[in-house]
Amino acid sequence: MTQALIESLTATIVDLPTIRPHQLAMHTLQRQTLVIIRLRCSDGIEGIGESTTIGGLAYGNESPESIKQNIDSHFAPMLRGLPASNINAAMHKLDLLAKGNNFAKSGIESALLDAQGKRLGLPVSELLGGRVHDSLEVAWTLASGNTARDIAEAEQMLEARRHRIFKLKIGAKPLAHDLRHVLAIKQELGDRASVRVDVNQYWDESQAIHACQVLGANGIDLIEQPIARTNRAGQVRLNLRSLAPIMADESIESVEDAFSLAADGAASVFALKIAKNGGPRAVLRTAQIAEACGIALYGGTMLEGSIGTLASAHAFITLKHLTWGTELFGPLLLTEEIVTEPPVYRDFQLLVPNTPGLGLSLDEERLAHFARK
Ligand code: MUC
Ligand code: MG
Repeated sequence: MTQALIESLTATIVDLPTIRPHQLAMHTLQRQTLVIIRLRCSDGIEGIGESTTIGGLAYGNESPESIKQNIDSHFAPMLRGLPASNINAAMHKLDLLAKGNNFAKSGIESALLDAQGKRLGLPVSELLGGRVHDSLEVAWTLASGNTARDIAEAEQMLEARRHRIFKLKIGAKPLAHDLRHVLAIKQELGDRASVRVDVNQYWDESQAIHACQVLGANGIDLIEQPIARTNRAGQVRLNLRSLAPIMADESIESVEDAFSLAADGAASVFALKIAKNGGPRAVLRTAQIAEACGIALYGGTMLEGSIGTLASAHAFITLKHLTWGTELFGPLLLTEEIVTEPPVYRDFQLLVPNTPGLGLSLDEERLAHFARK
């Protein structure tokens, strides 16, 4: 059998509207921008992947435009002609020739896995060693910017049995306002839901010391990235003092970051994101570091569409313990789809397809319609 070679790699920027404005501390999304990766191979198989971030350059150090440019100018020529089935060799080459760029690498690694799964007739989760669950619990983010609206949204989600874990985005408003907002929601939902917060690095340590006590004492289950990723000593102190567990999100921009956070004792939970680690295989290396150190796991999102969401899900479903569940709700935040059969959510869970590859096909017409011209 002749071995399949990589023929081309392309990136398409797609802008999709959101169901409502989604307010994070650093950016309000009115639409989400996905970068769709297509990897074509000489055996006729195409792998698809996604490299998506939040708010242009507001969240990380790659933007949709820089991801596309770097794929077109650098990553595509590096990969052309390589054996499509050797994912180790392809990713080692990219790591050797390109520093950082984990968002771009994540979409590429996802596309390589999708292609290989289609080639072998196996779901990506099986290529990653095999799934140990069939579905994943999925949290929802309440981020309308209004307390009453957030409560109404949470009630709808509980009623529809879609989500029973809620993450509140805070940090940009005055601290007292944010604490009132969170406690009002927790009081309303009580034990019917797990309520968590994500501060996206917006507090300083002095604010965080107080806020983490108040939140922990009032039933908030988890506090995500309260202070800047650069204040490592502060994160260690906070991890010791907070009444609720601290989760690292922005602090992890690579597998190496995960190792040094674990070594310093800077968080008791890690948010796993394929985009920030460099792909579904790379994120499992971070998970293994956490597991070895007794750090709990959470399946995070960069608000990807269906492709990035399932690429994440195929990795997360191979993990024995996801103590804090996942937040793989990205497709549900969008009003439009670019795949033929979107992921299925039922009974608070995302069902992970058992079909070859990621289990998705592009809807060419819709992709062309929403692709940035
Ligand atoms: C983040 O910081 O975790 C995840 C859910 C959400 O609403 O925003 C993202 C980013
Ligand atoms: Mg976060």
